[in-house]
Amino acid sequence: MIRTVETKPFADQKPGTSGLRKKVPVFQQPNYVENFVQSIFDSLEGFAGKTLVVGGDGRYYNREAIQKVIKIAVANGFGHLVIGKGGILSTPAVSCLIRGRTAYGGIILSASHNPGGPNGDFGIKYNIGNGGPAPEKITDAIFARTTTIDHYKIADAPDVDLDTIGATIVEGAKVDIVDPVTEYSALMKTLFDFDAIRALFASGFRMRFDAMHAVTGPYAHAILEGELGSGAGTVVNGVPLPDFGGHHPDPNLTYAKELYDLMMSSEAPNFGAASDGDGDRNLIIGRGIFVTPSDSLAMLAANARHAPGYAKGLAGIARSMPTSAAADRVAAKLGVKCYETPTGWKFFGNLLDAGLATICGEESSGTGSNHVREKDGLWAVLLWLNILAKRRISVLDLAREHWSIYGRNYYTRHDYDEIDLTAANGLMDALRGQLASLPGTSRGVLKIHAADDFEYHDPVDGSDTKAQGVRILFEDGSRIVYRLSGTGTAGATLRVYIERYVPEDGNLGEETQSALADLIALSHELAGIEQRTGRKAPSVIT
Ligand code: G16
Repeated sequence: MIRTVETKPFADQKPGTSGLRKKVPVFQQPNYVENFVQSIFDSLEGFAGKTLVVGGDGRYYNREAIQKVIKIAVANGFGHLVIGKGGILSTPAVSCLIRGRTAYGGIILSASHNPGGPNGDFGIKYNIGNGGPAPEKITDAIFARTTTIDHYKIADAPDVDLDTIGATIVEGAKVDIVDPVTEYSALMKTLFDFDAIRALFASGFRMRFDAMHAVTGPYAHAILEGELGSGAGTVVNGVPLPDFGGHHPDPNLTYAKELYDLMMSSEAPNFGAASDGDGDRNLIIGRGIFVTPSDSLAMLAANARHAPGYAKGLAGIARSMPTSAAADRVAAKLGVKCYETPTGWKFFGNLLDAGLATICGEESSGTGSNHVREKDGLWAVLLWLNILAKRRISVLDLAREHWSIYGRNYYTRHDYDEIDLTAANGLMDALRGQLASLPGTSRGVLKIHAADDFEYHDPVDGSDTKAQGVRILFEDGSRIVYRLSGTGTAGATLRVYIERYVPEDGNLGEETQSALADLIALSHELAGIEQRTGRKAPSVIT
């Protein structure tokens, strides 16, 4: 039986950079999930009888939310639901299933790299038929609907058994519980030379993959240890847990410190990698070298031809604005265009659909390609392995070789987490107020040649997106970028991105924070970070 339930709007259901993210107790309020999911469906049309893919990263409240999504989707007329066993699907696997099964769309239950557990974070994101995050036109419509919603439809049906693979019928709709890994793994086999990677491992190459007790555990066990013979024990923290074992499932140098320390030690295997809560981010560390996400994008793009899926070359490269310009230099050498988009994977969707870009990446540990419409943590790991397998070179040597060809973009991001929202907005407003007067001025030897608030004109759909981050651009190509995160759930997070380009004949072997020390000091001064936020130092440096 389908019930129509009266409800009242919540004022705080505006999706951020990547869907709606809030603390678990917020989502646990009566009707909170129901309102948002109904608002998604109210913003879409033509889905009667069609397929919806649903899955999450296994975090606390995943199972409860999935049961609600199933009942509301069925009540609204979807004819077929595809759900990962145990409610588990990585974000790239959802994208893969949507595309592979020509589904109408998908719902991802995740707060990505944010912590989980009863007082942690939860999130809901809608993906469209191309497998990618809904564009702003749709998320704006969803938000508008959440402000007026007065009822939702829900099936009065028993909970679906999420742990048994197979199909059941709920109110006339087919609900398929599928293995979360099978179709994703099959897609990876079409892109990479699994035989070459197997041969690499057979030759004694050793690897550690930290799944951070998040969603990639089952994928990494099956693909790395199972298919590729990386050896038992390659994957650590491989069991997805509702609270990620009490850790922060963000694969960066702060939260994956154990892996980093191992990779810098004499015990280091040849290759270290990690992925985040929902499996779309990646961390790449070679023996004795951390590869920044911006460099990883550039190095992967420069060497992608070694993987069968990219042997024909790249149509173009895309990066988010705060990501370093290392990839631009590779694009120039390859003779293809490099697109600069606002932060948010959703901005790559049009470029990929139009065939303008093949590989995309972001400084926030995301890399991916046109194989799906999400960034993809394991994909990045497999492309690295494929390249290392074909070239038989260490990560450190590959990086040194890259810098000797292209020069090096020294790069760091300083995050100031959970600062006061009003102070954060005040800081950004004050920076915007300086934009007109900064160009032409000097700070020590650093000359500011331009300053703006980044705007993007989408070359495919013609849409314009404004106010995407304050950029201070220096004459020598260095940059300081300031923006507020759109994924936090408490207060505001100020992100400061700092970059300096050193040409191929310059000093390429410096420690990053020292190489950027003067720009870092200037980033404090220009924005008055300490005066405005009370913070002397960042909470996280990546
Ligand atoms: C999301 C988006 C990314 C973005 C990142 C950080 O990633 O998909 O495109 O770069 O957030 O965004 P912000 O700087 O606004 O916090 P994820 O992995 O959280 O889904």
